[in-house]
Amino acid sequence: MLQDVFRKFPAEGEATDFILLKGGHINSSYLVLTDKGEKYVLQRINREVFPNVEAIMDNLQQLREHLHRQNDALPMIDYIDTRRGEAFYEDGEGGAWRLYRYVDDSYTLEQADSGETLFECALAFGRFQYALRDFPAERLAETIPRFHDTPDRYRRLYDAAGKDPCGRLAQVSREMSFVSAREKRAGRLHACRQRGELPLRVTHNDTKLSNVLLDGRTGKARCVIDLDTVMPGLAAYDFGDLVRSGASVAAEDDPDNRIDLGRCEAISRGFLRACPHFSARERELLPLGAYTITLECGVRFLTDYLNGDLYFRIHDPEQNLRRARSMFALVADMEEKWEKIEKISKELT
Ligand code: GN1
Ligand code: MG
Repeated sequence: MLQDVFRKFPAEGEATDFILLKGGHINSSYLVLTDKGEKYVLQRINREVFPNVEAIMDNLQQLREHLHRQNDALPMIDYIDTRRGEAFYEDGEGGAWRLYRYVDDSYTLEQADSGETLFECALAFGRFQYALRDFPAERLAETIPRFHDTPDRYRRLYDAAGKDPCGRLAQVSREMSFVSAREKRAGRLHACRQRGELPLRVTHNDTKLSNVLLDGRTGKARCVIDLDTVMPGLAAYDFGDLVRSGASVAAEDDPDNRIDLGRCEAISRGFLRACPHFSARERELLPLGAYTITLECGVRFLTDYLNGDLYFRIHDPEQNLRRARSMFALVADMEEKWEKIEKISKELT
């Protein structure tokens, strides 16, 4: 099957190995080795999560053309069209496939190892936004509608709790109270967006640390990957998910998590360095982005736990619950450190 799919793309050589790559909760990716010594990444897009693959690839095509016109270096990974000139291959059994050239001597991090790499990752996502600052964001399709609509994420949680299909609600009453006590603040960023206080930008929307390819020799960022959720959004979303994933001291599913202010500072420095075009209001609301996206992510994990783990890939039955607890621990810690977190971006501005 993988052989058949791979042959639909104009790659160099015949595939000799397909190695399943770990990481990522949604799509499945394989490292492909060929007899010509070339390496590729073949990816099967999860159609349950992304029913509209055409929209994703159309977005990417528009951005690629825009950046080529500007003669800018691509700040993002580029995909390889199929032999028939299409952006992805449909296997007729519900699978949609994409191919990338493997970036040699590169690596990704699940968790930060130093302030310098965090700075680099923030710079990479910042550059991505900056390179696309002139692109009219409204021309991009919403690949997942209401993706960062936090009030809607709350509604979906309450809906899952109301149905409680797996009988897990009783087990999460503490988490449910934690979440509802913060509902008002959770909706604040979205309300600012609705009121038009913040410009709609081309954002990545899934800016976790592991979505930056770092150079094996220099440790510098090469490009950003995982472009399925690139769509109109707020700068604060991208900053927010970077802080959630990069400034935390423990793994995403470790309930004993907290925020490291030094890491938060390194992220803020990199992001603001790359994005001198942000408005004053945008800068001011970056910390709220960190708070909101972390809480929202916890709400999503908790919803999936209640629904029986239908969305995020899990490796053991309690993982979504631990992920949710980890996010809520980060949120609680941000509340403790709030003044300091706000001070970091203020001083950098
Ligand atoms: C998912 O698949 P992956 O690992 O890139 C999710 C993100 C979450 C993230 C949490 C399309 O990302 O929104 O923040 O898990 N992607 C989608 O780790 O829902
Ligand atoms: Mg992703």
